[in-house]
Amino acid sequence: MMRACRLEAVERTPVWLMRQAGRYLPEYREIRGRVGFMELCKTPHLAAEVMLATVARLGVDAAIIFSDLLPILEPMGMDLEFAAGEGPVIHNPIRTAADVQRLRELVSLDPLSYVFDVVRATRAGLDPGLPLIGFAGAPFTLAGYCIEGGTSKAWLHTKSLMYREPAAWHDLMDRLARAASAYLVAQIDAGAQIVQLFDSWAGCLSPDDYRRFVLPHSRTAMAAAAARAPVIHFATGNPSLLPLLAEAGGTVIGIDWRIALADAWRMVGHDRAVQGNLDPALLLADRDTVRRHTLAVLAQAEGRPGHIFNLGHGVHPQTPVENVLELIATVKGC
Ligand code: 1CP
Repeated sequence: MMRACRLEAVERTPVWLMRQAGRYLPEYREIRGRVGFMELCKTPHLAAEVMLATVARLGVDAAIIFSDLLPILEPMGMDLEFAAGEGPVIHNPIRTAADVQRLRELVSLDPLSYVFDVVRATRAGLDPGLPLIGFAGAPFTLAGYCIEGGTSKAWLHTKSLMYREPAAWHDLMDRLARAASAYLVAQIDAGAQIVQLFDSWAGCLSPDDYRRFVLPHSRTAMAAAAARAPVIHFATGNPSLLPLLAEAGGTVIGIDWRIALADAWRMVGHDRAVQGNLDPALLLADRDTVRRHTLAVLAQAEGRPGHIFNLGHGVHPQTPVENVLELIATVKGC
């Protein structure tokens, strides 16, 4: 995995999956029956155990810490809750320029010390040969949750603030970018070998708006970490943003399934590693279909160094575990 990040030759393509530890796993659902999601994130030995058990069961080539994009917002003053069945809810969303002012600067990372304890506990239990991935939400995706108060399809409150109040928008994005930057560096300090910046919802933007309203802030979020460790820069939904994602930064660029991997890699440039890009919905098909499409993604990479196999987005909760195992066995068999 580390060599693939650096575009060096590898014996076989490394593989891990976004959301590899989650609701599709019966063991995870069993733990969640007893412990709330935030409580799990805040209990380092349990959070580490969830990921270590997953890595052992799947045989993947990397672990990602068990946490979420949104806990960073709590010490910044956002009233966050993971409501059962609803996903994240923020009870005091930011809607105006004045609201932006009440988002507190993340002056100290102490309130997030449980996350760094999760990094340490996971690293301590992980095979020394496997990298541990730390992560943060990208400024746009974090801003989207802060402004909408939860998930959204069209992100209209978010775009409305961006277009109507550009100065407040850039102020908000700058606060989030600096917080994400410090958070990623602290995860590296605690023992993460790689970090990933998730811009899960940036694909709702046009390239011009991405360049103007987002790119400089994503660059700020990644720059300090990139001096220390490989950074995976991931977004979904809009392949025409790929050259801009690469321009913003990232040792590795995450690719979703809406574009063929070969075309995406050409757009990003072959001097950059890529991660992706099987449609996670394919894991709802039969095993033979999973195998064929996994091989098709590998064929798109043409054996070039610098490909990390992953899904184009996270594993869906409805996914049969045996299909995940089939995918991993197929990549490892090549
Ligand atoms: O009910 C539950 O148990 C909670 C489900 C769950 C889980 C397992 C959430 C709520 N977060 C997570 C863990 C998580 N989230 C990880 C840990 C590693 C793993 O599962 O293997 C990671 C890396 C994330 C990152 C994350 N959280 C992203 C980026 C990846 C992506 O899918 O785009 C996003 C967008 C979130 C927000 C979030 N947290 C949880 C949910 C259901 C969501 C998505 C809400 C939405 O659709 O906007």
